[in-house]
Amino acid sequence: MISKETSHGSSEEEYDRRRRAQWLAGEARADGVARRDMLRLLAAAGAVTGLAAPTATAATAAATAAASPVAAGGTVPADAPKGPGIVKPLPADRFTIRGTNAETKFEALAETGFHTPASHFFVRNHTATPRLDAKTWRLKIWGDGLEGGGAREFTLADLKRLPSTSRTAFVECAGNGRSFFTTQQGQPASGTAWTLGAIGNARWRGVRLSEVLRRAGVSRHAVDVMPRGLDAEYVTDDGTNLGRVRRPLPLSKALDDVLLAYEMNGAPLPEDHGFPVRVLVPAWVGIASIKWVGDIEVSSTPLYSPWNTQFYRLFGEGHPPEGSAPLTHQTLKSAFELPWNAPVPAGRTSHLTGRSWSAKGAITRVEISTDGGGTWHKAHLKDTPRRGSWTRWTTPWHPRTPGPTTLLARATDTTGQTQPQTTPHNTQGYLFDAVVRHAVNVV
Ligand SMILES: Nc1nc2c(c(=O)[nH]1)N[C@H]1C(S)=C(S)[C@@H](COP(=O)(O)O)O[C@H]1N2
Ligand SMILES: [Mo]
Repeated sequence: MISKETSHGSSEEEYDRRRRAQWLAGEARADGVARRDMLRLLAAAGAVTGLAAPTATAATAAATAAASPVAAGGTVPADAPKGPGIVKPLPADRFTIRGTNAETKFEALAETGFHTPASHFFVRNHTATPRLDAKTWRLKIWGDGLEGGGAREFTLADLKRLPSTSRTAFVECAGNGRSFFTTQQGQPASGTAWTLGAIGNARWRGVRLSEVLRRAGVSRHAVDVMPRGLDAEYVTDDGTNLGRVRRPLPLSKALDDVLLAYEMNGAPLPEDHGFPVRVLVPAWVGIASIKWVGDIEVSSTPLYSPWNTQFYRLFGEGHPPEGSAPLTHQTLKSAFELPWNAPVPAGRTSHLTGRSWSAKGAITRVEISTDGGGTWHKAHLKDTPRRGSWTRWTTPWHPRTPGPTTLLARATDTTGQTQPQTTPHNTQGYLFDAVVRHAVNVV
């Protein structure tokens, strides 16, 4: 393997070259927004905000909180285990602790609704949740992509005075499902061995990043923005200090649908999920949604960090040596709300439940197989499918013969994509989207 320095340096140059070429060709795109449209968006950022979804008032936020099952967190034993560096309790029936992270047990989502309460929402921390004071917290916007080059600071109160927008979106780790590269395909991948629980779907409220950038005086020369977290610097296992967690976003995406979120499910952002303010980049890899954001660089040249050069690209056979382009969208997945090897009674009808989600389109169909993939039938969808969110589903099952068997769920979305049988391997195990074979035990 080539050394980190070399791979990092050459991949940056390659990325830079490609971005410039795209840029000059007017082709730089993110989420389908071309540069000329981006400039139009930039000019109209104010108008865009004016057209935003109705501003959530304190009253509607409270009503949302009361009407949704997000408050149904249940009680947590005082001695519930805590993850290293995670503030909230992590009871063993809801979470699997993986290093500094906590994966949601999919079966525990059965007791939650469409929105994932903080009590059940997975946590992905590179280091530890920082304890920040909302009163002294500031967001600094700086860089040579601002008019006049001057930095601007915003307090939390400043952000809350701006028009607010609410939206439902999942946050999902790019490595969600990674362990199935090993267990289903015999192709190990580096990184946290998530099953399917590195996802949560919440109602986020905040101010559009476009609104804040416009007020900070973003110039027409800006191309990338890079939010950075206030958590500790990240030191890799081999002792390399990569600095604070940060990842560039193309300005076109930043001006499109990105929020600076200060509420989750109608309550202030919980500490583990980015209090007081996190970036929320709908449908993109979780790493884009920087928690505990402290500053955002606005740049007139493409920006780099280890999180868009050495991580969050596809490496390995079939990919360029410098990796694929930096990852953007999440993918298409399905999961049963059942533990692994769950006992299911024979000779009785059980109602199997689960969820499917897609970043690029709305779910159109979920098919279930209870015979290891021999035959398939459609599940009943319980939610109106939307891109970047999940759809709950249910299907009756009447197993007759006791013994181990395999359940499969396979989703299709409006882009016409269906979950495949296998996912092409990449060394860091990102974007697993194949049908997962869920072992159960008929008893
Ligand atoms: N500052 C900061 N932001 C971060 C991270 C982090 O460690 N530090 N982890 C990222 C990753 S990899 C993911 S998947 C999501 C997880 O969000 P959650 O912990 O709220 O579920 O946050 C992202 N934002
Ligand atoms: Mo992640």
